[in-house]
Amino acid sequence: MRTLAFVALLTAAPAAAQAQTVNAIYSQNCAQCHMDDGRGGGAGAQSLIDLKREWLGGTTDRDLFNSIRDGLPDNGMPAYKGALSDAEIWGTVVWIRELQAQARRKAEGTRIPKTLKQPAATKHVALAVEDVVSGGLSVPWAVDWLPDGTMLITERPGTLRTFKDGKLSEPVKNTPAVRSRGQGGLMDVAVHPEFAKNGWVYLAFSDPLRREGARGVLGMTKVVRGKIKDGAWTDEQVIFRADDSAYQGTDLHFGCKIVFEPAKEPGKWYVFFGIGERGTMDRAQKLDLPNGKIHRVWDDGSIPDDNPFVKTEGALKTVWSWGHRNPQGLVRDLEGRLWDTEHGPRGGDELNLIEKGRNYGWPIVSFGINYQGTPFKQPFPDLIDPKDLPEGGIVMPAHVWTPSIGASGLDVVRGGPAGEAFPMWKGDLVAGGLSGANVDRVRIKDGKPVEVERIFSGHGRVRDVVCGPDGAIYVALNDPDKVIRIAPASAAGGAGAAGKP
Ligand code: HEC
Ligand SMILES: [Ca+2]
Repeated sequence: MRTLAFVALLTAAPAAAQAQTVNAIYSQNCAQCHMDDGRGGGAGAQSLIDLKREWLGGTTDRDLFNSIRDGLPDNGMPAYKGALSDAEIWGTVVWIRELQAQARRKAEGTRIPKTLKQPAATKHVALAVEDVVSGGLSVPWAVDWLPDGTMLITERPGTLRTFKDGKLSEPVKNTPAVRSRGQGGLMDVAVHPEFAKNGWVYLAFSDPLRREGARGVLGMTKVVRGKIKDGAWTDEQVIFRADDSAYQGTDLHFGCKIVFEPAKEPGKWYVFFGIGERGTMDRAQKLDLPNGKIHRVWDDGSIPDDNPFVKTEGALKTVWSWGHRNPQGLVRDLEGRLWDTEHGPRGGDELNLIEKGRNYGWPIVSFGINYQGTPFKQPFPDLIDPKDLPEGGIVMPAHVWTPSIGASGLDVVRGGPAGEAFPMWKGDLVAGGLSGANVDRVRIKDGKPVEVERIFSGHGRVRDVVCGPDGAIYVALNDPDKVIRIAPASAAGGAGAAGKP
């Protein structure tokens, strides 16, 4: 130790001490009492991984943070305020959440079921899962349906296919060229709610651009609409294209899901879509840039004059909300509220209720830590000096996933015209996760989540979750690449009557 300190004095002092990982912070400050895996046992310290035990200070994120910062002096838990920064204290909470998840996985076993055949029990219903499209797909990204029941499937490398009567089509010809790199490529497909009348299909993708003086091909999220005639994409119109200067070389955080909302005037529709901050986090806070925003336009791409920043000098007029990291899920629920799911860094994936003109905080507050494990920020706006907060404050997420699920597709259980497949879940949100390989069901009451349940996991990275016209839940999986269908297990499916609607 001493030699190291001595050597450190002789070498050029770094601008700031090398940040420690939260793992190291925990090992050095906490493990002597709570043990490396959090099981407790030293100096009267209890388990940090057994959420069912009686906790002195409570088990919410804020409770844990407060217990560590302020200590529990009557119970032998030291206060770390001053000894650790707020971001470091929050980092130990993220680490405790990771230890809890590890313990849960150990208890549940990590065996991934090889077959989808056996139905899974959930709180309200038993499920049956079946393959729908199980070959010929390459990184399916999104799924939607035409009124005649034809399924449209995008593949991230840049192809759009149809699936009908058990047959997967060749790629639709002449779809836009995409920049297929990293997280970008062809993303969402969304069928206009009045397709039967107008034939419009919307696509979101990372648009390639060569700009003089810039190296390589740059990319930015673009939204277009067009029609599919005789297996080809035609009549394309631009719905959103960023200024050339907003195209960037990074391969990160493009969003992008497309959502329609009916205007008061019949036949008029708004279109919402999210764009990630493209890996340049400060841009999420700049209103003159498209990064890290949810945008709102009319369905022909023109700008509604009641958008929140149409009169703000320099602001992009399409901005609806800001301060987002990578909004990948976007949906309007049955009561007309808009929700997004977005990736946090390591930890801190968010479900947000999206409101006009509000700031969702990235990167000022975050429930995550840096990918390499060092602390990033603490997530609570009330602990920030008000003068460092943006005007109008920050909207906190309605739900946070720590560890991250890698939030992807998001939809609402609608029930279908053909007999409401999931009456017991009607109105609940279903959220997918890439790294979590999961679908979580989130029940909302009075605008707040009251029940979060994992209804599916362990079969591959979940790219999209969409409730189909038949009311069943369809999931686009990656690795293996397929589209599956989740529905209540019928007696014939062998699930028993327990969960039958
Ligand atoms: C000297 C031993 C000791 C050290 C060091 C220590 N703790 Fe504790 N901790 C305790 C004791 C004793 C309690 C009270 C009993 C209990 O609930 O575990 C406690 C309680 C807690 C609680 C609240 C549990 C509850 O019941 O609500 C949290 C959270 C916690 N510790 C986290 C940490 C973290 C994180 C660190 C390191 C930054 C740390 N502790 C360091 C002994 C310690
Ligand atoms: Ca946020």
